[in-house]
Amino acid sequence: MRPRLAALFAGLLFAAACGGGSGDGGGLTSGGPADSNDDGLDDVVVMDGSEVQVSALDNTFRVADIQVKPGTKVVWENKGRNDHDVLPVSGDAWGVQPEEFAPGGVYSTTFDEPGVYRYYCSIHGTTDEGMVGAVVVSD
Ligand SMILES: [Cu+2]
Repeated sequence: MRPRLAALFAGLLFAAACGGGSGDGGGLTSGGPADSNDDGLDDVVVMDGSEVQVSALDNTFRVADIQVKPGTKVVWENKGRNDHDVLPVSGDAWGVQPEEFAPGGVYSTTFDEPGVYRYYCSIHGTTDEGMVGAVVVSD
């Protein structure tokens, strides 16, 4: 009994820590400990070049989580058969509405400032699950 309770308690602590970590959504890099994944992102793919591509499929972004250098132009192309959109989780400084992002549609924006830019498709996801992605801008 005792070991099970201890494990349960540890699990609760872990869950609480995770929930707190993903809640800030502030965009810019937080000053937290330098653990590589304190932003909660998995499988971030480093992409080289001044212009990189992300595909909007039905119903995922591929590659969902990317890392680029400041000044990189990110180009989203709707390669699915449905309308999608690209909406930032924080603010509205960039993004595209479904009317301009039907199948075959292309949207691009350039990220100059380092930070973590989370986004989602409001048709097939919410701000933190479903059709979501992130652009990590880092030197
Ligand atoms: Cu979508």
